[in-house]
Amino acid sequence: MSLEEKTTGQYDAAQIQVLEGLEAVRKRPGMYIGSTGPRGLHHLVYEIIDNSIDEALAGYCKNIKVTINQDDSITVEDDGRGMPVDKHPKMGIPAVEVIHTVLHAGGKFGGGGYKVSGGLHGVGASVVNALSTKMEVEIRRNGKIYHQEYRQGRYASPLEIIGDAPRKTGSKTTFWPDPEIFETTVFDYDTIKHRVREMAFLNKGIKISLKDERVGKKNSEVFHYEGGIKEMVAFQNSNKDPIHNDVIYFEVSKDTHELEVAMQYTDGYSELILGYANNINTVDGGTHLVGFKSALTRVINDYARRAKLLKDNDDALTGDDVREGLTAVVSVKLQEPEFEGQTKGKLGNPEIRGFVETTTNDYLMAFLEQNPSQAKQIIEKCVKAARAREAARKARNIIRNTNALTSTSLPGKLADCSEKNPELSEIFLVEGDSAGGSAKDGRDRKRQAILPLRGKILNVEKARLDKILNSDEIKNMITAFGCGIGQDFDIDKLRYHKIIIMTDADVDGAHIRTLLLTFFYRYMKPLIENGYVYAAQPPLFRIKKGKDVWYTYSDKEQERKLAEVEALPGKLEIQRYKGLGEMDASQLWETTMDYDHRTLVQITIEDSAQADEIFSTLMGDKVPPRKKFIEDNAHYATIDA
Ligand code: 28G
Repeated sequence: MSLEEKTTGQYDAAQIQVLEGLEAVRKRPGMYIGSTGPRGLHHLVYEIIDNSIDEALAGYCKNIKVTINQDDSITVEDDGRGMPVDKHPKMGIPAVEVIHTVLHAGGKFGGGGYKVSGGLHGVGASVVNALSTKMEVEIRRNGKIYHQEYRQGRYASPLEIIGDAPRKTGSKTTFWPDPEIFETTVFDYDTIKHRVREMAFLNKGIKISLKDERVGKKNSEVFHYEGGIKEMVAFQNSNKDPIHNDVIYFEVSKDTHELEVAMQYTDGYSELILGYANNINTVDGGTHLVGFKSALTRVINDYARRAKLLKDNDDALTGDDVREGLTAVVSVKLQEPEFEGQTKGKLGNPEIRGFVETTTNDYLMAFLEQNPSQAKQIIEKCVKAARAREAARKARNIIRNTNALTSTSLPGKLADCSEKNPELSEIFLVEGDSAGGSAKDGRDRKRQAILPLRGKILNVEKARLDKILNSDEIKNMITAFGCGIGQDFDIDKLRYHKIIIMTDADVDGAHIRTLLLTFFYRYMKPLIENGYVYAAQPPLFRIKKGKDVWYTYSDKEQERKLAEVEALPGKLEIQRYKGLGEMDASQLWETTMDYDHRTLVQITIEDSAQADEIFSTLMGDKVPPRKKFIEDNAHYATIDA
């Protein structure tokens, strides 16, 4: 039975606009979902889940089910009220059809089409629909089950009643991303899992289950946190050692603003403060974090003075001192968020700053006063951080002064390139003096600099800045790069726009690479954010048959190559490289350094929560989580090789 009437002129006019809108989405998908790569593809799933979350925040839905189906389509199902099916008064078509076929230009998508706010029902479904070969919705409402289908965002079948649904209500959507639009239409379980878990943390009480039905990948997990972001902080700290028992938590609503904060200090040295506005990770901070940080600095100083943990003639603790080792989540929900900046990752609403600052002041002070022994742990940690900061300042001055005073300030071990333009220059960080020697001989002297590193560099996850600045290998890197460290870091002074980590293709090599990445991530983050850091890919094998030579970079490639050359007459010699040191200068150049033949893997980091988790797991003190992480990710290691 069709519930539709398609005879009015009104409908035709509206429909023309609709088609133009959807054409725009298909023509410039990047404007709506960021990219047509894997990120954009996964964005489709988040858009649909967002609609279920909105129904949950409205108070009508408790359970959300996400399924990656065998054919890489996605099904999202919720137990909300079910999308409305009544006829839209102006367009004369069912509301659910409007939701899926009309581009909501004034809604979640602002002027440029970017998503600017969560919390608007159904918006985004039309974009996902436009970018899918097929979409199917099933609605339980009014005691009936309704069904409709679309193709590439267009109406394909009328809304029909296909059965009865006594008692139950809800919405279910399945979509098939269009391979004409996307570079790949294969979903990654872990990527979706990461976002789903984050959503479950940020919206306490909602149960989200995730299932992967694809052959060989079957997987199923449920995410449900009654404690919300309090549990998120505990989760982020599970590989670390907290210095006080409780995760400090408070939640306040005022007018249309909502604030939720969870925080706990660990004995580590890095800070992890995750900001969210309407469930969107504000990667560039904003007024909520400004308010939180200034309240934190103030409360800790006030309490420390009053408790005489900071003496009258001691300097005040700085923001960095009071954030050392802190893991915190600051989540705000507001009616009309303003997202600023190039990537819309910064919350702009000015009124939020004062709200967060006053609230944090009150609640944090109350916590410290009511929990004096935990307060003491926290303050003592901050005071220690202040002392270390002073020691680091002295060490940094020494490095800076030696640079300024001597013209030959570059490290003796560095074989610099003659090119002075950073955009054309690269530096290889090479494991070991012997490979370093070959690299120096084999390189392009004009554009390639070589800095050999002796053995394992210091694990910066376990040391404070003053100690880090005492390490020769690290001092050499700082002076060679030319852009300082930590707060002094200035990316404009960087002397090379490619920093290439060249380590052996074995476990030790991978360890050294991780140590270097940890150092860059914690103290020179813009290097990674700007895409200046790369890993070189040295070969694993050398095949010689008669006079011909081939290099292969993985076990799979080796197998393939061997089969390929089998028929050729001549003596077969196979060499397995145990390290870079076994290659002479010309081999190293040909296989790993030559611009035309090498493969470089660019190091990127998608989000700070995940990066922090990875680095604290790999570099922290706790062995069981590290072992589990390496086991869980062992398949990546083989893919990499
Ligand atoms: C299955 C995939 C993802 C959804 C709802 C429920 C309602 C709704 C969705 O309404 C239009 C605009 C404001 C009312 C709202 C149902 C009110 C009453 C809803 C979803 C109409 C959208 N009854 N559940 N949209 N509103 N789930 N899950 O998309 O005025 S979207």
